Amino acid sequence: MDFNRSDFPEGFTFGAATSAYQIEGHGTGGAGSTHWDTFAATPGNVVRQEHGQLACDHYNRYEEDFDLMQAAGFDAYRFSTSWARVMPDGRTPNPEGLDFYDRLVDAMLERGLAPYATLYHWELPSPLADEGGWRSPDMHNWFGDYTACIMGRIGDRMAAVAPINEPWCVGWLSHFLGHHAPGLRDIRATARAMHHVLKAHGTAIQTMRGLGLKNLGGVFNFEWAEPVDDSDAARRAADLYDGYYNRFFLDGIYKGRYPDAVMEGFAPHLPDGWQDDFAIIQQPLDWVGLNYYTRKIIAPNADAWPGHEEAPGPLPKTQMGWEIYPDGLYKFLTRTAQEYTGDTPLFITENGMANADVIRNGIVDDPERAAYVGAHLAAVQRAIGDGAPVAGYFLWSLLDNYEWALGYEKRFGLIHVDFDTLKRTPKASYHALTAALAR
Ligand code: IFM
Repeated sequence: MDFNRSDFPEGFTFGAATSAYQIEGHGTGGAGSTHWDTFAATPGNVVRQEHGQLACDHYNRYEEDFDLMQAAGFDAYRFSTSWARVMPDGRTPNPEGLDFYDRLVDAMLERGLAPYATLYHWELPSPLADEGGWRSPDMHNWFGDYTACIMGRIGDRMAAVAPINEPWCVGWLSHFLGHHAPGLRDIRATARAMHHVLKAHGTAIQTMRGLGLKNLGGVFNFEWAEPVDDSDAARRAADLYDGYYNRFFLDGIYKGRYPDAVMEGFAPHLPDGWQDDFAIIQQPLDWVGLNYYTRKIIAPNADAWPGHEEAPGPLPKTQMGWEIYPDGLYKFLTRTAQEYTGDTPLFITENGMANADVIRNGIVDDPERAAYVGAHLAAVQRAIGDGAPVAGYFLWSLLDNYEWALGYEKRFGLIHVDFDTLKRTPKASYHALTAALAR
């Protein structure tokens, strides 16, 4: 990779990221059913109806995985805790699940990996989904209880914690587009889920402050929205996409309001008294995490709100079909600092690419991934040079894993996983990154 650790400021954190359901193997340790298990069991939702019951079997193989992280020279590990493992019915603690995260955190610390936890990376316990899930006005209370339970056990050893991974995916992708569990396509459900995600986020931050935890942040995903042409209609369409994708959650937390363009569609559907919830939502944050992969070209289409579609772009694409656009990362880092967060440290909490990696004679050659990471780290350096207070970069992902509705086909890992044998093989990009982190 064409960068050195020494190109970055002293203390800059390099890490890798994963999430519980995507790697652990949810069929272990007394974990309860989640809405992803039932979504995946419904024909047509997930490629080959694949699910996370075994995944990478990280539950049993985490020591081997952390040995590989340590050997690569990583400083930190971003992981998530599974609500349904900690509380199988969403409410009752599972000692086996709590013991697992206790062991997991100690195993990180033994290898010099700073634990960066996320409390929710999408596997909602089924009994809470039955009660309305993210549409329910009680969600923030359920989430606060779960936060207290898991952080009461492992919070003493956290380097950093964020409540919810990628609120846009929890809200829009899952309730408006229906691509993720619970697979709804309903604007009222979407408006409520997006608002309740922020209320749950704020409640979790309050709960953790009450427990004395420090270094609490939020993790948001961003896609640069480019109008397809110079027309006013295209600009308006891109502005709306930017509003519900990128600005909604930061506006809520930092400005105590939602973007006007989004409110045109959402206003009739938000729960009564939603304006009063900003007192909970606007908890001060110690850092903000940006997950960034690509941009989208937005074209106006129909009359019905939101009235646009994605147009194809000319840039090289990853296995996901996503254009490779490192400038977007630069733009989001500088925009976030200038318009929202000021001096608050920013982290890239996810960035990486899926590639159609194959293993030949025990070797996985993935120059595309090394180039992708190098180009995005160059964008990070430019943003730092222009004043953005960027403090760390987490690569998505440590391992090939369960890419949700796309099953196990899309390989994001630095480490190849054979899903028949579960054998781990570090890819060429792993070795290149190891060398770069040592320089
Ligand atoms: O695999 C996902 C992850 O769960 C959340 N962020 C994007 C990744 C790649 O799609």
